[in-house]
Amino acid sequence: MVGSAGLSCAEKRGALIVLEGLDRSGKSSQCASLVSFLNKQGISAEAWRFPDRSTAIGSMISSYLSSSADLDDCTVHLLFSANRWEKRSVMEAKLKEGTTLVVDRYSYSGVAFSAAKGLDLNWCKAPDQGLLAADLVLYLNIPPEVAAARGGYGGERYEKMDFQLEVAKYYKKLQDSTWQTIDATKSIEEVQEDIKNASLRIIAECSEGQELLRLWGTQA
Ligand code: Z5A
Ligand code: MG
Repeated sequence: MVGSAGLSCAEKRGALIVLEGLDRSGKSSQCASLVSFLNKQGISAEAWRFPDRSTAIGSMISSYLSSSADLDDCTVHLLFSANRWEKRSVMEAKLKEGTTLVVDRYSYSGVAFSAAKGLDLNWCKAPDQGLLAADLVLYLNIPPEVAAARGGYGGERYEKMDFQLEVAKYYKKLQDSTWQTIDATKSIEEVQEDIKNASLRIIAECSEGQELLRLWGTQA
């Protein structure tokens, strides 16, 4: 199952596009408009998000984030990872049938947020090894104070300036050739334009047979 370097795919596979960034950087708005744009172009695309709060594991995560439940840092990290593993096979099937997935947060959030709490970076990466790797990570880059001014942070656990700065440091450590940094301080329309262009490029590459790979650049 996860024992080979790449995956043999149907010819026109979809792309796995992940939007990452600090709180209020615009991920959810941009995911929705990208999917709507792609669908209007006749490209099969779906919006996904992590955590997926609709599952039993997701509901435990949701209680933790809203601080109605307390969990040990390692335990919650593993729950976030399990929440991605429980969706892995459906994601793979959709990509292989030609649907592009536009995902609001993924493993990169998982590692950056837990490492920012002080957990070891490699320990944080380990449980996600073997999950599908994103073809393109769009990092919505924004200073936390600019993001906070967008209506301010809400009541969830991580919505604090100092912590967000620490998360940004770990995001930087995860960047590789699949990442593209988007200036998220620009207007919604300008950001949309940058995201559309990058997405159309990777969708074309994936439909031409670019191999589907696994995290973390390993040939697990
Ligand atoms: N987490 C984790 O620890 N481990 C994991 O494995 C995963 C996640 C997957 C989930 O939060 C929390 O879980 C998250 C990481 C952690 N904690 N934090 N922080 P979430 O994903 O449910 O929530 P969020 O994404 O962090 O926050 P958000 O409020 O949903 O932010 P957003 O999606 O990036 O932004 P938005 O909703 O699209 O936009 C926010 C506002 O800004 C809104 O009013 C927009 O109209 C406005 N906006 C957007 N773009 C612009 C521009 N360009 N200009 C001006 N205004 C704008
Ligand atoms: Mg959001």
